[in-house]
Amino acid sequence: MATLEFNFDGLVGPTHNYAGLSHGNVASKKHQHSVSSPRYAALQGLEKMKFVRDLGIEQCVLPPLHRPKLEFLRAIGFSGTDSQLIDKAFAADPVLLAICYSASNMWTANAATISPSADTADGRLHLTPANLVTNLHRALEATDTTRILRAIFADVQQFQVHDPLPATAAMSDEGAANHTRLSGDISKAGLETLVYGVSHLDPSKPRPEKFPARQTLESVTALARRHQLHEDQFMLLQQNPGAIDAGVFHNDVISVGHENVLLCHQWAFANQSSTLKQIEERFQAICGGELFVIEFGSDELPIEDAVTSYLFNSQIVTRPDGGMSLICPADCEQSAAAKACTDKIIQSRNPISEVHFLDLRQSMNNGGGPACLRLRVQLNDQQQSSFHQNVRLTDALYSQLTDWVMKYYREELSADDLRDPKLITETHEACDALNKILELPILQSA
Ligand code: SUG
Repeated sequence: MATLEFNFDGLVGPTHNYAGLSHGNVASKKHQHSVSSPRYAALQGLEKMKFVRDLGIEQCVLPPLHRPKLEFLRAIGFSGTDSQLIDKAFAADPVLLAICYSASNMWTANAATISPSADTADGRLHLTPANLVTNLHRALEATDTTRILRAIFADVQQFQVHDPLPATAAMSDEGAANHTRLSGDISKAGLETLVYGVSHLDPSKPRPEKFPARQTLESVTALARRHQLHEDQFMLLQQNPGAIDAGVFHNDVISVGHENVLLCHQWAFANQSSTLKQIEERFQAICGGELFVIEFGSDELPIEDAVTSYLFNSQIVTRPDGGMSLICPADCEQSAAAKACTDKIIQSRNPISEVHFLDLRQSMNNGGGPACLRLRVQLNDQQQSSFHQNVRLTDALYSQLTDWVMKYYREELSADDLRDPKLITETHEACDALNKILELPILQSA
């Protein structure tokens, strides 16, 4: 059996809501206080997983985290029963309540950075859960995500799940959303690009002015070091600071790479033309063969349209027949400019031979497209059977999870509904039922 790419998608949690928590994420701010539908969000996510699996690609699920995170409210000085905590937090600041209810771990591209065995000096697959320190609601994910990844990738002969980087601004890390692995044969050494927005320790370097850079040069340097990457086989690249100020809060909103294909907007990287040249040269030296780079200019796709259509947050997957499929958000079909770009991708010389448009409206309203919802894990033949197998999406698991969503998820959730103490019990019950399905005991609510 060859090395295969497994997509681990986040199962949208029962408290999915629109709280406008992410500064610099245009969609999150725009939909603040809209009424969400946790049920449709979870069903749309499951449909995408099934779609990918039906293309013949390995698909797994990562569970939602236990919410509300009442430990957080206790840690910042609130006390009392669960329902008193909720009342007190809301009275102090409704944003605090929204933070402890956030279902943001659904975007598993931010769960961790992963280097597969073929790239690491000790031959193990290295995972570093992201500390997500830039946003409070996201920073609350890191400890629990680490526990879940350790439970799933428990075989220490095969996997090393590191601690997240120190939770401090200098080490700000957003995971695979800023990491791309390019390769020829995926079982052989590849080229890993790690993208940062700012240097914390060197204030003289260019930086965004309006919105925060969520990943630092210091964090990507640390990731490459702890994953034991060979110095020729990774590149640290700066994201164009102007793009961050235009709402590109992660690099996967402006570029996407997969094996020997790289799609990007002209604003993706600082010093773009020399950067692309270096990537191509490095790829040639490590992987051999041609890297298919398709760059889109602002005249083809204005940066604002890149942000609203999320073209670069599409997933590229390799089908068992060796061809590639591009999975775009439905928004790309509705934007004339983005649709023209997908036509160009199909017509240009590269391995992508088909495009699919999927409705992910519920997640998109919070700034999460197809690629945000998945974490790519490339596993060799031994590793494919040595992780927790119950998270693999089979037809049976798909239908169990669909029934579970229909039973436990509300059709609608508003900001005010977060004050309803019944929501605590409902989410705990959902969590316990999911634990029985996935047999991951760490999910228990008690
Ligand atoms: O971190 N949105 C997420 C979206 C993450 C998208 N991920 C990738 N690009 N890989 C974020 O900004 C919004 C939550 C709210 O507003 O309620 C939010 O967290």
